[in-house]
Order: sequence, then C-alpha cells, then structure tokens
Amino acid sequence: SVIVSDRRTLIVGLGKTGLSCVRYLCGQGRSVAVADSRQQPPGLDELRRQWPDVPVHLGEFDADLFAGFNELVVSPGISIATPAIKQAREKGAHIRGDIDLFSEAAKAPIVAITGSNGKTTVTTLVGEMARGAGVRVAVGGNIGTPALDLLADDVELYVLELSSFQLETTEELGAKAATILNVTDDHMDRYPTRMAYFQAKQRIYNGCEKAVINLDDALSQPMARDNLTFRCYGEHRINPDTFSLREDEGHLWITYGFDNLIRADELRLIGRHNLLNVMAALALGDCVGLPMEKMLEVARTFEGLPHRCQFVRTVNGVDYVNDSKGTNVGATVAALDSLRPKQGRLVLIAGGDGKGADFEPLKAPVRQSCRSVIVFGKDAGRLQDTLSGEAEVRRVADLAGAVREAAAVAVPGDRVLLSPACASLDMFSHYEARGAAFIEQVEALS
Ligand code: UMA
Ligand code: ADP
Repeated sequence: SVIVSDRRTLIVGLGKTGLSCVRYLCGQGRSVAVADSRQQPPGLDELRRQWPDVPVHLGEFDADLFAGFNELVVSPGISIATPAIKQAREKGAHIRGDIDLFSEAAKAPIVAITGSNGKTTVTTLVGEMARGAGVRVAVGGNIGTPALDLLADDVELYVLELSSFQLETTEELGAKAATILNVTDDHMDRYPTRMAYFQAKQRIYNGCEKAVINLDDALSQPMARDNLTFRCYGEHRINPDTFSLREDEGHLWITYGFDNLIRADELRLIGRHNLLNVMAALALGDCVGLPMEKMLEVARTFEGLPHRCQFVRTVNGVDYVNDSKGTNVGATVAALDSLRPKQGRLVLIAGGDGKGADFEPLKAPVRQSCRSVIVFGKDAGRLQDTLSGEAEVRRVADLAGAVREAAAVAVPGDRVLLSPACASLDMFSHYEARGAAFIEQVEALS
C-alpha cells in the first residue's frame, strides 16, 4: 500500500536528540530533513554514514527554509523562541520534540521526573527500584540516552528524566506517574521570565494519571487537576497516604501514613534533600505498583551519584566534598543546609556561569554555615557582591587557586565544599570535568 502523507518534517538540531529522531523517523519509513546551526554538529558523521540521502542544512537558521516544512522536531538545546522557529509556527507548522514522538510510540507505562534539582538522583533510584523488583525497565531522557532510543517491545516500564527544555515541546506525555520535584531558578539565560520556566515544567502533567506532589513546594503541584489522582510527600505531613518524616525513638524516619518505613541513617545518601528524593522515588514506584519492601531494600544500598554531595577525602582534619553538579542556587542551598559540620564551619567554593540567576537565596545559608566563601570564574564578581556581607569572601583566578585558598583558611573540623551554584562551561567542558579537577587538586594536598 502507498502511504500518502503531506508531512514535511524538519529535525532541528543534530546532537544526541536529533540523531535519535532521524533514527526513529527513518526507521518508520518517513522522509526527513535536518538543520543545525553549527558547522560541525556532533551527529554529522553518523548521519552521513547511515542516512546519506537525508538533506542537511548547516549554519545559521534560515526562516525561509524552515517555512517550507509543516512539522519541526526541535532539539532541547534550541529554544522554541528562536526567530526561524517562531516564524514557522506562525505559518502553521507543528512544533514538537522527541518526547512527543516517544510518548506516541511507547507501549509501556511511563514514569516522568522533572524539577530544578534531584532529577538524576530520583530517576536513577526509581530505575534501580524497578530493576530490583524484576521489572524490565528502560531509563533515559535528559539523564543521557535519548528517549526514542529506549523504545523496545519487551520494555515493561519507562523511567524518564525530563528537562524544562524537553518539556517545552511536549504536548501530551500521558505518563502513568509524573512529578515536579521542586522549582527554583535555573536557566534564566534561556527563559524570559520565571513563569516561563515554571510553565514548561508544568507540561509534565499533561495527560498524566497520577501526580506525585511535594507538599513543601507549591510550584511542584499541577495547575490543572482534572482526571488526576495524587500521591503526596513532605517534611512534616503525617497524613494518611502521604510520605513524610518524623522523629521517633531518637531516630529520623521516613513514614507512610502512620507507619515508619526506613530510618534516615539506614540510607547511604546524605542530607535532607535526599530524604525528599527517596520519598519521591517511593511515591513514584508505588504509583506503578512496585512492592514497598523491595523499594526500601534498594534505597538502603543506593550509593548516590558522583559529583552530588560526594565525600572525597579528609586532609588535616578537614573533609572535602565534591558537589560539582550543584549548578544552580537551589542545589547549593541544599548542600549548605545538609553538610554543615557538627563542630566546624563550611568553606564554600563557588563560581562559574550563573546563567543569569539571582544569588540572593545563598545569603542566609552562607551566613549560618560558612567560615569563608572562595569565588572564581565568570560570575565571581557578582557572587562576591552578593555574599560579602554574610561571610569573608576571597576571589581567586581558578579552581586550583580556590582549593589552595580553602585549604589555607579551613581549620580541623571544617568541611570544604565545592558547590558552585553555577554552570561550569566558562572554564570546563562539563560539570564532571570540574568535579574531576577538584578531586585531583584535593588528592594533591598534603
Ligand atoms: N546547539 C546549537 N545549534 C543547534 C543545535 C544545538 O548550537 O542547531 C547547541 C545547543 O545550544 C546546546 C548543544 O548544542 O548547547 C547541545 O544541544 P542539543 O539539543 O543538540 O543536545 P543533545 O545532544 O540532543 O542532548 C540533549 C540534552 N542537552 C540539552 O538539553 C542541552 C542532554 O542533556 C540529554 O542528555 C540528551 O538530549 C538526551 O535526552 C544534557 C543537559 O545539559 C545533559 N541538559 C540540561 C541540564 O541538565 O541542565 C537541560
Ligand atoms: P538534576 O538531575 O536535577 O540536576 P541531580 O540529582 O543530578 O539533579 O542533583 C543535582 C544537584 O542538586 C546536586 O548538587 C545535588 O546535591 C542537588 N540536589 C539533589 N536533590 C535535591 C533536592 N531535592 N533539592 C535540592 N537540591 C538537590
């Protein structure tokens, strides 16, 4: 039979996502074209090798070219406010993303996770819990493997980490369970207003069956509540059907309803924020029928991920902690609140590209916890201006200088914390490289 289609599809972006869209759509027998504003996009060689007939347009986006297509599949690295995309939309083109294509094709239930912080931790943990329960689970999205590359007939559950960028182009996800973990400022260099960032995240609830809600963060809650059921969690919420925390017999417990489930000190994860993450994971797993006992067993052994409040080493009585993934203010606030040592003070190393964020929320926790703040990188000056009334602030040229300076000011009992509140891209290729450089400098201390 002949399939007649008037869809003229342009895949915008040729990174991991763009390539996954080519693979998927060409696999469906669809003909597509690709555009990327870079001269050497990462997926180019593979595209030329595997799909030599797919037309590719490189270099500055051309509104006239885009207007020749009636469907644009836009990669997350490109804002849909880009003029050529806006104009195509005004001319009637359908703007979508890889997650939209994925949700149309996926046959197994989807667990979807977004939020300003904790996405990767919670996504990984839910994936491990499902695996521990013997479920054939596929984990991907913003965490690394593009969603479309996860599609397979034998998958029983999909667990997706979704960024606000991916959600911008997602219409109807139809998740079995979805959550916004929390909302604090991030990516303010891409969004015109906080509201726009928040609204992008809200789209995770489109068509969703069960919403997992953080009762301590009003912005995590779905604005439209039709046809939704809820699972809730929060710090001081001893209610039926709700995950919470309570002190009992000298221990801090995660509870469900009125039952104690697991003690905080049974977990390898540290910090209050990680207790919230564990509650979110338990609630999401519960929504898709994972057995509680198995989930708790996995939570007990889960080590957490590198570069997130990761202990490195003790030198001269001072602990060094690598939180290089603290790339926004909310993450650094959580680290400052969680990692204050019992006796000493924190020496915070921060700086990099603040992505236009307001650093004000760092003031109170810095005042409470920090002996000194060592700043470096693109936004060092702005950090210094904001924080110098709260603690002693020293400005250095680079991360190596920051570690040297921190070692000089810290006294036994203190903890040196790299939690930059900024992206690393002004000085490093990514946050892992920044974390690795920190570890290397700390290993070299004597
Ligand atoms: N770019 C251009 N021109 C183009 C297309 C892209 O300059 O035409 C630039 C973008 O501005 C960006 C870079 O290229 O700086 C990569 O963009 P992309 O859309 O090609 O990215 P992918 O390789 O497809 O990777 C994306 C996610 N990247 C982004 O959202 C920027 C990856 O998340 C994700 O793992 C992958 O899809 C699979 O789903 C990365 C990320 O940094 C880890 N995410 C941000 C974050 O976590 O803070 C949101
Ligand atoms: P994401 O994928 O959203 O970036 P990660 O799990 O990779 O989240 O953690 C990123 C940073 O946020 C780390 O610095 C981590 O310590 C911090 N973090 C993790 N969970 C939370 C939370 N629930 N609230 C605030 N900060 C968090």
